[in-house]
This record gives sequence, structure tokens and C-alpha cells, in this order.
Amino acid sequence: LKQRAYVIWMVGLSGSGKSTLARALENTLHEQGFLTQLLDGDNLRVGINNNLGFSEEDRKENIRRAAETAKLFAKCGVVTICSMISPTEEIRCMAREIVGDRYFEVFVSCSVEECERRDVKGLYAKARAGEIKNFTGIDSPFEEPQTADLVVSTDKEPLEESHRKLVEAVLEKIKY
Ligand code: GGZ
Repeated sequence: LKQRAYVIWMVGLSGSGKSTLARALENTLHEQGFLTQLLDGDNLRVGINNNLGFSEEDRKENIRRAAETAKLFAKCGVVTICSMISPTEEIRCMAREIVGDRYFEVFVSCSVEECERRDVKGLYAKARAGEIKNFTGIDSPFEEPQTADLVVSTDKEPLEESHRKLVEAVLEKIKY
């Protein structure tokens, strides 16, 4: 297999564009013949993480399982893309420790205001109305990553530009 099995850990608010970028990254890597696996918080919460909510403890357990799963995929040579809010430094530190030296963190930066303006799924409106509690960026903390390996700003540049930067940085890591 001509690839280094990195774990690409995408961090960002709901609506920041991380899942969109993760899917686009996976498509581009596929086109170039790389073997990939996408782990998305939203999807994992339907399956292996279906007993978890959004308390601090549950988010931690959510990330722990995602990181352990990513580690297994990476062990068999698969480039693994994880798209999880991963809201705190503590949580990201844990992910980094579990995955090890092939952890590559991408901060998908976008202001809460812009995410709320987009409100693709109507979740911010529900959070404002108090229908969803502990919503990240509204009444649950989001600590911006200070040590990400790459930052892309979806509220300052077109998505194609973020995608281009992401692909470039990832290819540099995974290509032999
Ligand atoms: C944050 C929530 C919440 C709360 C439901 N807080 O944009 P989405 O809708 O499709 O994806 C978000 C997803 C976040 O799950 P993660 O596993 O990535 O979160 S974490 O890393 O913090 O464990 C969002 C939806 O779940 N969602 N309720 N209260 N996001």
C-alpha cells in the first residue's frame, strides 16, 4: 500500500463545514487511489455511540471511542478522516494520545455567528429556543484549537479554497 495511514482529525462547530470538507477530502483521495475511512460524529452517534448524549462525560466517551476506532483503521493502513466537534483541549489531547504520532489535526474555523446564520439543520434556532440543551457554541463551550496542524477558515474563504489547502496538506503527509 503506497500510503501513510494518518488519522485526519477535523475539529469545528456544528455547521462549520467540517463534514462537507471531510467528504470532499475523502472523494479526492479516492480519485487518487488512496484507501480511506470516514468517521463522522453525527453517524457514529447512530451506531457505536448511540448510548451517548452531549454532556461533557458523554462527549469524552464519544471521542475516545472514535479515536480508538480510527486507530484500528490506521493500523491496517487506511487513511482515516474523523469529523467530530471535539470541543475542548482536554478531549483533543486524549484523541491525540490514543492515535499517536500519525494524528493530524485540522481546525475548521468558522464563527458561531456564521454557523448560526447558516443553520443548515435548524439546530441553532432550537438551541436558542431552549429546545436543545448543551449545544456547542451556545450553552456548551467550544475552545478554539491552539495547536492544530492546519487551520482552514470557511467564513473567510470559499469552500474550494479550504478544500484545496486541506488536500495539499494531507497529501504531503500520506504520500510516499
Ligand atoms: C452539539 C449537537 C448537539 C449538541 C445534536 N451540541 O452539525 P450536526 O448536528 O449534524 O453534527 C453535530 C453533532 C455533533 O456530534 P459530535 O459527535 O461531533 O460532537 S462532540 O465531538 O462534541 O462529541 C450536531 C448534532 O450532533 N448535535 N445535539 N447539544 N452538537
